[in-house]
Amino acid sequence: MTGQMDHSISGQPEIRHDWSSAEARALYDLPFNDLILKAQLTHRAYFDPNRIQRSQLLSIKTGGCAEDCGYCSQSAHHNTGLKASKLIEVERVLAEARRAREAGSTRYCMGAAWRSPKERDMDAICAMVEGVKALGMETCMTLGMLTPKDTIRLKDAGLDYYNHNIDTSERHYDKIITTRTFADRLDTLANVREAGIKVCCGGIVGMGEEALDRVDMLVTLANLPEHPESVPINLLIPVAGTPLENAGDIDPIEFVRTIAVARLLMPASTVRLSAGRTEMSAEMQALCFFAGANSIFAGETLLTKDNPGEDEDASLFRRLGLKPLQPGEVCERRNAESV
Ligand code: SAM
Ligand code: DTB
Ligand code: SF4
Repeated sequence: MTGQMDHSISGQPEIRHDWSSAEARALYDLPFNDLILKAQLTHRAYFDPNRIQRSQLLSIKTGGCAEDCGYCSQSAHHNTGLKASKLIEVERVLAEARRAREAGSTRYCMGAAWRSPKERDMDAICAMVEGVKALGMETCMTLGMLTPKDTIRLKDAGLDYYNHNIDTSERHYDKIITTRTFADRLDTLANVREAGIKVCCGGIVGMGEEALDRVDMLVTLANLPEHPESVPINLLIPVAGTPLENAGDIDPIEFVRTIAVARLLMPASTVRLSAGRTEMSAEMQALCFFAGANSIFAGETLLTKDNPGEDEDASLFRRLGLKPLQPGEVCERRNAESV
């Protein structure tokens, strides 16, 4: 097999923050069998290969967003026919979170279609975090850009994770979003880290980017001072009325390669097979798990779009002999040092 693995003293592949684009591209371009075997061996050095963590999403404020993200059903810049709504009641969020916990999700992820949260919304947001936390679930929010003051309030309320994606490479970024920069995104991630909240950060595959854009997006994440604990890899869900509605299909093998490289560059991070699973065959999802994905979004809806749902996922897990992580269990990182 080409490309030696660098092992730390513990026998685990090293956690590195100095990946070059060329090095990561060489991994991406390996013969497919070599790449996914290498990714699977790395995966096994850090995780139980047959356990999958499940997160459930809820849109707590839908549509009418000021940002112009070219993929998004919720941007006010596009005519997608989505009805905008206000921030929902705390009690409704908690009722939905309880249902998600009963269905087996260990983390509850609340998303708002905002450029950034307003001061007047922070009390309700913090009450949601406190309430979900009290149910014994991990909490995650995605609310757009955050200031250091926002992150401290969220941390004090008990927020475990913050999701804020870089979405694509720095080079491809302004073809997708013009209302905020790649650097803005990195600033928010730094604020989240500084407050001691875990980082959930990934991107989207299938937005007309080159293979090198997928690789460089992952290199940016892997070369952050600490790896994001959670790395969502989304397959673009084409939304009618958005600039990317006809972005074209991506070869599923390229998607699996992206998952494998995410696993190799960030060996101790949870890699989430995220949006787009309704369009993936069981075989493609199985390859993604073999390539190192160890988390999914559960439930019938993501934020505004469809997801496979409980029964279909239960059947997939049964067929593959995968065991979901139970509420209360954490996604173990075997002997992981600081990442
Ligand atoms: N407004 C917040 C923000 O953008 O930071 C949070 C919500 S936003 C919908 C969260 C992420 O979902 C985006 O960064 C993007 O990666 C992903 N996403 C949104 N629409 C998508 C689509 N149509 N297909 C795939 N992924 C999508
Ligand atoms: C992420 O990377 N994917 C999730 C979550 N983080 C917030 C969102 C996917 C959204 C898919 C399109 C929709 O449902 O509107
Ligand atoms: Fe707004 Fe987030 Fe959608 Fe961008 S991805 S338009 S910030 S909701």
